[in-house]
Amino acid sequence: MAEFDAATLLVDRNLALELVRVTEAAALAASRWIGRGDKNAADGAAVDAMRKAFDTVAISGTVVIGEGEMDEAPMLYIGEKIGLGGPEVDIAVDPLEGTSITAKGGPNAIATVALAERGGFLHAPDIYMDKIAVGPGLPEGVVHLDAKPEENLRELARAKKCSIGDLMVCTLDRDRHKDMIAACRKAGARIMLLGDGDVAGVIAVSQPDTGVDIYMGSGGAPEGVLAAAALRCIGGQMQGRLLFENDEQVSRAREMGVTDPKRIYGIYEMARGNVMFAATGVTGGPMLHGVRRSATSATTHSIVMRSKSGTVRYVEAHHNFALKPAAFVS
Ligand code: VTB
Ligand code: MG
Ligand code: MG
Repeated sequence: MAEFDAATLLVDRNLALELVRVTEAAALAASRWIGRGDKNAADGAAVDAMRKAFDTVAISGTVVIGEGEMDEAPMLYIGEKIGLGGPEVDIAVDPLEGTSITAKGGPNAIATVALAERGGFLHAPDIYMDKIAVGPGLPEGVVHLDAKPEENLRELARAKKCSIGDLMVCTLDRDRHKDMIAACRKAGARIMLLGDGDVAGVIAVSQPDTGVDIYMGSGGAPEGVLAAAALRCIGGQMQGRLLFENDEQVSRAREMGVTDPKRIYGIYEMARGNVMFAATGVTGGPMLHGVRRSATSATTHSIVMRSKSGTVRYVEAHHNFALKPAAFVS
């Protein structure tokens, strides 16, 4: 059992719920753009609303995973200081994870935020990361990024006391995963292919309802850190390795503190110490409902969790447009 410190507990608990307001604001703004074929407008609306929502949160936050560098992103750029003032924390954001799916009205787009104590997050550059993740309650090291897909599936099936045919692999539907997908199918596993949205894909391994047993494949490195923060709270194992396509990316990563470009990061190296994670569904998926709107109101569905307590909370919020600041509902 953890030590009881009422003051810290209160701050942490309140903060976790504040984070939901931030992802709700981003999701509500993005929901205006569902299916309208303009992913940049959807993304811009989410970023704008999330940035404004942070102004009301009692933290002294520094964005470490964000929308890019100061000169290329006007808001939520890496290094930006956000919040009203309060505990010193690092922030990772993806205001709209799944911009293309939102533009097409497809499933699984979320607005997401994670928070760590200062220095808690891997400073991941905006490149690809190779990822593997499984849910809680399995022997440590049951799967490994360097093992072949069929070996990982064999070990996972053994640990879960099932056959490979019972396992569901989740990955992004990309040409670069062709060989891995073929290997999984050859081994007899089933595969769920995602159009976008590997943060939700990784989190799915820790949620029995989704039917996903293992996530494999490459996606955004910032999304990898966000997913690691979520799994720190909800349980599960994850490994990630940055994938560099050229020397410029390597030197960029070095500037951000990455000393060994080949390193395999464990979940605690991507998200250390106390972390919190929140996400609100923009379009519906197996984990979260999407935003449902009427002329005068909207309903949002969010998940919020803290690594310290391990509590996972689902929050259904009913928003009355007449009583909300216009900035969050337009
Ligand atoms: C994934 C996915 C994101 O980027 O991280 C992906 O989760 C990786 O890049 O939603 P590619 O699309 O180039 O494969 C996104 O699609 C966009 O951030
Ligand atoms: Mg984004
Ligand atoms: Mg993204």
